[in-house]
Formats: sequence, structure tokens, C-alpha cells
Amino acid sequence: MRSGYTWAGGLSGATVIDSLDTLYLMELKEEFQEAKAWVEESFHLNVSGEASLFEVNIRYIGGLLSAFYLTGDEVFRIKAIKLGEKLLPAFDTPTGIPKGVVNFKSGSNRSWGWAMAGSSSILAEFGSLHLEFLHLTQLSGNQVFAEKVRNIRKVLREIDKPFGLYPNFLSPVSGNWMQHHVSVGGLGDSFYEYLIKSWLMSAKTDMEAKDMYYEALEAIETHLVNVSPGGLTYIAEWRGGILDHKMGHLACFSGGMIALGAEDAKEEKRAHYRELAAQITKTCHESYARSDTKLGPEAFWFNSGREAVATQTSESYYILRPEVVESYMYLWRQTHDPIYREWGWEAVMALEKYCRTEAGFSGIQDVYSKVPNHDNRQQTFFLAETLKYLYLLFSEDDMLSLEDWVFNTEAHPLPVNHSDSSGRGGGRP
Ligand code: DMJ
Repeated sequence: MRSGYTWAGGLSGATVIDSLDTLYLMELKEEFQEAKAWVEESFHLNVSGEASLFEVNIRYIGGLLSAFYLTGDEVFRIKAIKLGEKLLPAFDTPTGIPKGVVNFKSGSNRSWGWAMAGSSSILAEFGSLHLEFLHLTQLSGNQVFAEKVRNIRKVLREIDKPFGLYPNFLSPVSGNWMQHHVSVGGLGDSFYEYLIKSWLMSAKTDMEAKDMYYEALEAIETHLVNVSPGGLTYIAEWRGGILDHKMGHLACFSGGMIALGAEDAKEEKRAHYRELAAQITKTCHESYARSDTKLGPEAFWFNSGREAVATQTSESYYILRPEVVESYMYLWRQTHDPIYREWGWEAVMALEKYCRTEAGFSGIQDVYSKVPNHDNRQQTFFLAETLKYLYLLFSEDDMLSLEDWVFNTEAHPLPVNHSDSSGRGGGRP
């Protein structure tokens, strides 16, 4: 077992913890017991490296919380809370907006060097803590976790937003935006996701999250959503008013998110959001269908007559990302249109053909080449997300029902807090 990941601060077993709930769900009982034994005996928290607050939260805390909720095994609850406590120094900033990196040894924090020369926190990072931190408070009785994320919400609620949009970089010192770049892909993505999911996880009591989500979505639609000459709907990136007609693979989760949120929109917008979700998901499928491997590139453009294809080899790779099949799963649950299972099956076949290796699955360097070009890495989110969403796509709707569970941005299911409103428990799958 190696630590391997630079973002993990010396924690080992990222793949084990990220895949616990997938193993459990798929009834791989022996493998699950082996993984649980590893968590009990070998998952040590007394490490001293520098960790990413965001990655440790979504993969480790999310993975442990889901494993606890699915099984009731105390070891997962206890380790999730202890690890959560180790993340708290990231919030020691003048605004309470956490910095991206926490030093497990010294308890100091810093921003990523690449984030506006180390001056900024990233929207998708500090905006994707809410679900897990509320559960940490619920399971520990310690209010500190909930207080931290409520403060983040307050800062974001009160700050001026250009055209109602949320830029990607914010100073944790001054609380001001550091530039005006907006993305529903990398750097922005899961912030929007956590707004609608906070609303759903609160059993539809967190009105603030609801309002912020629909307001943000309206601004995105007004300023970022476009239709290509060939009729493909996409979400562009916004740089202070200028658009990059580009969509990242990461942004393809938004079809699923918009579908998930459609039901609680104003009545006159519901059908519209369902259609928008279907169109975006169709575009993301096109990015797969237009490649030689039938897997999609990291980013695709809508420029000079070329649509839904990467325009540079540096953006032609596929690293086993989940976002496209994630949207198929949500659209399937919403519509039961068999096209989503067909598209999901195309992805399964392509993964088998181009990504399966002797030791597992690997990313590929060029989706436009049929010659094997493995990158020799199996990202942890392949087991946490890609395989889980595919499995759910071909399962009955009551397997982790969307009424009772929300998925964190790493696809770890967390129970809806029904006790707030109706007295129903979170339930087991
Ligand atoms: C995952 O770690 C999470 O989904 C995150 O929000 C962004 N993307 C990767 C997988 O692509």
C-alpha cells in the first residue's frame, strides 16, 4: 500500500477508501471486508504532509461517511471525524474562507501556488465542503464543522457577484474576487452542485441554498450557455465577459445537476431545465461519439466549424473521468429514456476495449487514436464514481433512491436529513 498521491498529505489508501461504498453496493463482500480490515488496522491518521482540503474531504471524508451510513460500522464514523478535525486549520484565515492546503504536522495553511500567485482560494474547493461537514457535525455533535461551512455560505451570499456569476478565485484574506473567470467545469463545478444538493440533503428546508442555486443557474444560462451552428447546446467558459467556446469533460456533470434540480424550479421553468439537461448531456455524448475510441476528451471546442472535439493533443486525453456517465445516470432516473442506457453501454464497451489492462483500468493519452496509449494510472474516482454511476444506471431506481440519498461530488452517497421535516430516517439502500 503506497501513499502515492501528492494531495493526500501522507495519508495512504486513497483507492481503498474511495471504493468502500462501491464494493458494498456491488455486494463484493470479501473485498469489502478486506478493505474494512485495512481501514481498522492500517489506516493511520498520524501523518505529517501537506494535504488538499478539498480532495481529502471529497474522497476520504466522503468515502468514510458513506461507508458508515451504509454499514453502521463505527470505525468509519470515528475515522471520518478524526480526519475532519485535522482539516480544521485550513479555516484559520481572516474571512474563514479556507485555504486550499493544510499542513497536517504544523497545522499551518497556504493557498495553491498556481492560484493567482498563491493569493486565492478556489470556488469549487471551498464550495464543496458543505455536505460532508454537516454530516460531521451530525455524527460528532461538534458544531464546529457546520459553523465553518455556514460561514462560507454567508460570505458567498453577501459578496457582489458580477452579473450574478461566481468567479473561480476568491482571496481568503480580503474576501474579494481575485479575477472574473467563471466556469461550470474545473475550478467552479462542484460549488454549484453543492448548492442544489444542500437543498435536497436538508429535505428541502435549506431555502438559502435553493435560492442561490436557481439564481446562479439563471446567470449561467444568460451568460454562458450557447448553441453551436450544428445545434449542440454547451456551457462556455466566461473570462470577464469574453467567452471561450470550450467545454471541459468536468463540466459534463452539469447535465445531471440541471436534471436533478429541474423538479424544484419554478413551475414554468421545469420543462425547460429538463430539456436543457438533456441537450447538454447529448452534447457530452457527442464528444464521445466523435472520437475514435468512443471515449471523450478532457476538453472540446465549438470553433471554426469543428464541434465537440478537442483541438489540441494536450486536451485529447481521457483519465477515466465519470461526469458523462454521471449525467446519463441522472437523466435515466428522470426520463427512463433507453438512450441513456445505450450511451452508458457504449462507454462500458469502450472502457473494456481501450482502458482495461492486466492490473486494472488505465486512462488513455489520446481518445482519437485506436493504438493503445495507456497513461498507466487508475484514478481513484474510477472506482468511486465512474463504475458506481454505471452500476446505478443499470440498477432499479430504488438502489440508492434519489429521494433518500444525495451523492457528494465523488459519488459517495449521504442520507437526506428527513428528520428535519417528516421524521423519516435516512434509510439504508
Ligand atoms: C472527482 O474527483 C470529483 O468529481 C471532482 O468534483 C472533480 N472531478 C473528479 C473526477 O473527474
